[in-house]
Amino acid sequence: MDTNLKNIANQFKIEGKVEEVVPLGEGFINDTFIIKTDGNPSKYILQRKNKKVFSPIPAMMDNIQKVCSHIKAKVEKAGGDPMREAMTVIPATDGKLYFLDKDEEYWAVCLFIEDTIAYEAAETPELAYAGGKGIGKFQSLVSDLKEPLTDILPGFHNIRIRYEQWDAVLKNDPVGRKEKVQEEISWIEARREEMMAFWKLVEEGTIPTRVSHNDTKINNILFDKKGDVLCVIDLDTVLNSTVLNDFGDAIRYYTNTGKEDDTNLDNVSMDMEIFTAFAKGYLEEAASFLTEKELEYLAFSAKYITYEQVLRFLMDYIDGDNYYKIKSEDHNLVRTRAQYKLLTSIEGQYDAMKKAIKEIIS
Ligand code: GN1
Ligand code: MG
Repeated sequence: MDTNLKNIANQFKIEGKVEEVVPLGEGFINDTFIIKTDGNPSKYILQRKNKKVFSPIPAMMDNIQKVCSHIKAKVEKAGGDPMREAMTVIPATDGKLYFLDKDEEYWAVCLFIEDTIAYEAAETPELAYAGGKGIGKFQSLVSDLKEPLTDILPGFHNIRIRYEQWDAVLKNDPVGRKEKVQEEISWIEARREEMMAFWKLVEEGTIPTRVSHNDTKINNILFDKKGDVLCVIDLDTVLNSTVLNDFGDAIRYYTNTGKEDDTNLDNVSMDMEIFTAFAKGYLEEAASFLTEKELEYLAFSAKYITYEQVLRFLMDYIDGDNYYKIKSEDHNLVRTRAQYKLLTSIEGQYDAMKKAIKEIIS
């Protein structure tokens, strides 16, 4: 075992002697490991947090801690199990919520929740329905969190700021890739006004700002063995924005009949049955606190976030792959094309999506 990883694990208040530290999952941003000890509890999640993406990390850990303690208190009050229905941050031995190593890398640990399932795809409408309920419930649990959260990801789902980044990258064209992606660039430009018009509603407060998760892909949720959502994880991106981001990002991920980086575009489309099931579960929990404007733009949020994802993958490709981890030279371009195929499928079914939502809330 990597003795460095073992040393890092030992900087945290974990129980027992560390037996092993092994890699877990395939996150695009952080590096994740599982720590196994001979103690009780015996499993922990260790992450090297990406300081290029999240800044500053200490403020991010404070955000996560605020959200976790808020949820724990509510779960406890409702008679639930706060150690299973909320994440538990394990502090470092000096009491800080992170450890800064000699290379100035930030590490954080949380408790591993046993007997849960994390899915990579929403294989059935039942799973999508449960996922929708989980996200709606998460939003409802944090809806009365009054403590301010630090914006450690300025402009994360803010298309105005994304366009500023986009325009700058296109102007610089640092690795000379712009010429070969003219068609892909036109996909972004053709929808600029439509996306800005939506974002202006958020900026002017017509669509309210609440505590939102912002990265609601299915593997950021833990299900219990009965198939219900137990706990929402990966709280790095919790911030004050529109909760429509959470719905839109979940739809982008759950309803995709192909992979996010599918090379066969025929595989990729938006599955209407999964959409309806997720929306039904979500609205059962969230319809009571959403405003009419939020409900009106729910279907649009799927277009918005999928479009933003096309932009982000393409921008990273043109920029020379500085943000997302890649597995091949053109990985970001493959992702761009696959997400664009999904976007066009969403656009093609947009009226049906709006109709389905209307029927659910009527
Ligand atoms: C990243 O880290 P991960 O894989 O949960 C990204 C999301 C993207 C997603 C694309 C902080 O999420 O915004 O939608 O990849 N997270 C960040 O799959 O940029
Ligand atoms: Mg994640």
